[in-house]
Amino acid sequence: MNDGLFARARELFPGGVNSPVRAFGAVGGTPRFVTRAEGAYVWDADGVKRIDYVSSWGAIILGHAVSEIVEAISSAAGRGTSYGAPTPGEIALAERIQAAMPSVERMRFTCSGTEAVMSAVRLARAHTGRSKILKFAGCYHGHADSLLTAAGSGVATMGLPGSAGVTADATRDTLVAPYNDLDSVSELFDRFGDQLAAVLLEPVAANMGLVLPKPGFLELLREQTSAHHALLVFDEVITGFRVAPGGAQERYDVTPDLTCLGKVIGGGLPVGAFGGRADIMALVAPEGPMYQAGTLSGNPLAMAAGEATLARLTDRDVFDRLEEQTTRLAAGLGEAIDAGPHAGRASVATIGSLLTLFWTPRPPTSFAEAQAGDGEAFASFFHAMLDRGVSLPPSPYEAWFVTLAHGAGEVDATLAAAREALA
Ligand code: HOZ
Repeated sequence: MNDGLFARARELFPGGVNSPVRAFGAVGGTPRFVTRAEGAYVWDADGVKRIDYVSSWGAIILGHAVSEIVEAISSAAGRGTSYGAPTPGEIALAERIQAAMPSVERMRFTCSGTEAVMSAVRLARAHTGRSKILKFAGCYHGHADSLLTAAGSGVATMGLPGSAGVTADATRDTLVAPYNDLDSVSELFDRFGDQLAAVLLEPVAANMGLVLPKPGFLELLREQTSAHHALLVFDEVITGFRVAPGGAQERYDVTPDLTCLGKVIGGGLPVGAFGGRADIMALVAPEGPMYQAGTLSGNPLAMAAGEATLARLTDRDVFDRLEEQTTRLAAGLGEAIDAGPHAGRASVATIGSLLTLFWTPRPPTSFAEAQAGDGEAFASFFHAMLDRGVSLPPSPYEAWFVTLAHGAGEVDATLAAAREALA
C-alpha cells in the first residue's frame, strides 16, 4: 500500500512530497505515508504503528489528536472557516503569546514561519532604513529568497549551498557568519555595523540538528546590535514554547527587538507570527508604511487550535514534565551509545523538549561541525529505529520533538529500540 502511494505521489508531486524534508533523501527508502495519529503515535498506510518524534516538525506539543484541540477546531469550523475579518480568537491567542513572551508587545499573525520571518526582515529594513541582514550558517528561516543561503533543514539535508532561482541580488545584502563565532560577529560589525538592519538567528539552532548557543553568544549579539542601532531578531519558530514558556529569550534572558513564531502557536494548524517592540510594529500597514498581508492570516481554526494549545502550556509543571522525559531520553541515548560499538562516535544534544543524536564525537557548536557527522551511520540508525517502531526526522540536520504524550512507556520503548539499533 505504502509503496503504491509513493509511486502515485511521485507522479503528482516533485519527489513525491509537498515539502522536501519529508522525503527520505538523506536516508534512502520510501517515506511512510501517514493515515492517522494519536497521542505519541503515528500509523502508516500499511497499518504499522510507530512512536513519533517528527511531531509535525515541532508543531505538535500536546500530542496528536488531543481531544481539546480537536474540539476547539471542530467548534470553530462550525462557526465558519474563514471570514476575511478580525475575530475575537486572534485577540485570545495574541494575549496568551504576549503573557508568555513580554517582548512581543504587539504582533501580526501570518500563515507560516516563512512569512513571519520574511515580514520581520522587511520590517527591520523599514525601521532602520538599512539593507543588510546578518544570518548564521546552518540556521534555517524558511524559504524566502534572501535567507536561502547557507541554510539548514532541507537545504542542508540536500547538501545545497542555497537554492536555484535565487538571484545574486536577492542575497547581496545577506551576510553569513558561523554560528557561535564571537570573533566573526565582531569583525562583521566592525565592517558593516552601520549598514546592518538586523541580526537574525535561531537563538537555539534546531535546523542543523540541535546546536546550543555558547555562553556569551546571544549577549554579544544583543550588545552589538544595540550599539550599532540594528535590530536583534529571534526566530523562535521552533524554540517558542519548546525550550521555556517564553522561548529561548526567557531561558537565556536575552531580549530581542522582534520575534518570529510558528509551529506550537498554531496547535498543528498553519500559523506564524512576528512581533516585538510596539514602536517598531507601528510601522506595519495599515498603521505604517511597511506592507504585509494575507487572506488566511489569523484564520479562526488556527487561532482556536493555537489558543487551546497555549492554554495547556501556562503551567511551568508542564514544561518540567516535557523536559524531564526529554532529558531521560537524551541521557538514555547517551548511555546506549557509550555501551555499544559506536562509543565515541555519536553524541546527544538536548534542551527543553528538543534533542538530536549526532554522529559526531561531541555535540556540534557550528554548522561545519554538524556537517562533519557520519551521514551513513545516521541513515542506518534511522532505518533500524523505523524497523523497531520509532519514527525519527529523516535527516541528521533536524531535531526530535518530544510531546506531552510521550510518557515513560514511550521513552523506555524508544531506548530499547535504540539499544538494539546501536548494537
Ligand atoms: N523547520 C522545519 C524543518 N526543520 C520545516 C519543515 C519543512 O520544511 O517542511
